[in-house]
Amino acid sequence: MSVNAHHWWQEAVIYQVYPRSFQDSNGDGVGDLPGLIRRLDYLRRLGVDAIWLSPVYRSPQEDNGYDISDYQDIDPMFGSLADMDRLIAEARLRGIRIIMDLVLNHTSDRHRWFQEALKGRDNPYHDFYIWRDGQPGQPPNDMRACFGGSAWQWVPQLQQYYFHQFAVAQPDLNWDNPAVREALYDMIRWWMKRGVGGFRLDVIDQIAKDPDLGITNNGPRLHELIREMNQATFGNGDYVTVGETWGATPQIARLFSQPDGSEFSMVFQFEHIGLDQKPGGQKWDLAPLDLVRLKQVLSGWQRQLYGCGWNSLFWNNHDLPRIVSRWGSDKPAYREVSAKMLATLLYGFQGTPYIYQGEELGMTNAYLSLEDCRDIESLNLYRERLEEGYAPADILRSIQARGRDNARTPMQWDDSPQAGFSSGEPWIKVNPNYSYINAAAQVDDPDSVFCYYQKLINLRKQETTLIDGSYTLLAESDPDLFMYVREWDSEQILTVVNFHAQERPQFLPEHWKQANCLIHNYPGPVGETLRPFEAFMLKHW
Ligand code: TEU
Repeated sequence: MSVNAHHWWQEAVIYQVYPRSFQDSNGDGVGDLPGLIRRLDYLRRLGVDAIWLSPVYRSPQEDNGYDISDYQDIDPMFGSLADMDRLIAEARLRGIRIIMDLVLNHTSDRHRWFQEALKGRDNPYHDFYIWRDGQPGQPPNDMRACFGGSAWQWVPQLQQYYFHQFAVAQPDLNWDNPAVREALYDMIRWWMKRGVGGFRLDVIDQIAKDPDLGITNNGPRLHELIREMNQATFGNGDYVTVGETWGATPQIARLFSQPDGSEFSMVFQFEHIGLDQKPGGQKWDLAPLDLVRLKQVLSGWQRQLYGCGWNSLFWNNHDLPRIVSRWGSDKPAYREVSAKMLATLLYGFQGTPYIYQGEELGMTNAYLSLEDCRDIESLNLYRERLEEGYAPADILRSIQARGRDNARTPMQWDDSPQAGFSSGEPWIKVNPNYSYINAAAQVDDPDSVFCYYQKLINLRKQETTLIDGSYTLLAESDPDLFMYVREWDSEQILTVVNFHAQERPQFLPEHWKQANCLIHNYPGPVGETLRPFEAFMLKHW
């Protein structure tokens, strides 16, 4: 079989750690770097190749660290730069790279640059941000911030507004200013010298915005700026880079992830994530998922990047509800088998799979009360929709289904108090189902979700066809089955999943009936009918 030359990240599986909820080492109820270091052997046992670390930089924590006040220091709640260096070294000893989360679209309003900018229009840092003259109560336009309210914040002492795409405390940086870009590139090179293996770039398709025209992502200079950053920093070395690009289409993603390495390794695209919300609505406006539409979208990404780009493969992250509650079943009868089904579906595709902490255990949404919610996005939404006349119960239902806190409840390590996450009071409530959904109960159970993820990760190391193979969707209009073939040289791998809970007569082409089963989420052989959420991969030569 011919073998393509690959970048390491094309054969890798990457694990996202949300540090404040991963492992607390000092009993303050917040996860930290020493705690993560203690869990590196668990991640090595799972078989991951890199860790994407959500921000641990100095931050006032208005947006849980995505509001950075010093890019080159570690917030004391997470530890120190010495802890960071130890994490990089200890991870490297286990063959794991550390990927830093770069938030380059905005800073905290407590960042030195913004504090200087506030001192006056002639301050050298004033133009690091986006200002418009105006009158109080008359913002430059009606652009809205992602976390509610106007995207323009009035500063009386300057008689100006500044632009913020997210929270008021997250002023957007002015990427038209070469001094901003040079300062950021210096910082990136500083982290490269510290030995990190790559970067995740937060809302990076928003850096070329034109707020006067209402343009936020995919602005006219976007790819020019990304190429400049690439050449000045991570383009010099075998770093993995993944851009968070909510506005990406497959055509745009071909530019972001083109094989010449001039931009990023890949991007997080979200077209599939938006399929279960009302058309024209927000993520809070719930709608059922149409599997045929999901097949069209995911197949489109597979086909349109094949040979000219690279996909990321994910269901979860720190901003998304947990997939087993969202598109599987989090009831005891089918939680494990549906978690395995969703993983099987994802790991048969071409691209780099990402595991969000706890996904490998089949962790579920937490259905928090409003009092237990911590996320600025959910709390602002509740207040805003209450003022707009929504019923409190309807708003809470949306938050419990789609709120980001669902992904941010503490990692469930064992059935001891606080799930082994902390000896103190956690910053957010532990999901009560930790008593039976936890790592200790799974790592030695060959039938567990954890061990199923281990098998899938091993499969991707063994099966070149999963890395390089072409993609063909079967049964395109079937409302329950998602079936596709990957082909490379003389080898074919068929992935079959029953995406729903009811039994299905099986649609298996005759020549697949003698094939070798690579993985199966039910015990015993593949039968004539598909059981609820049944999933498997077959291979033949
Ligand atoms: O998220 C970008 C973003 O748009 C999401 O917040 C999205 O609006 C929403 O959460 C969908 O559920 C990135 C980070 O991942 C997020 O945690 C930050 O809050 C945000 O940028 C600002 O830095």
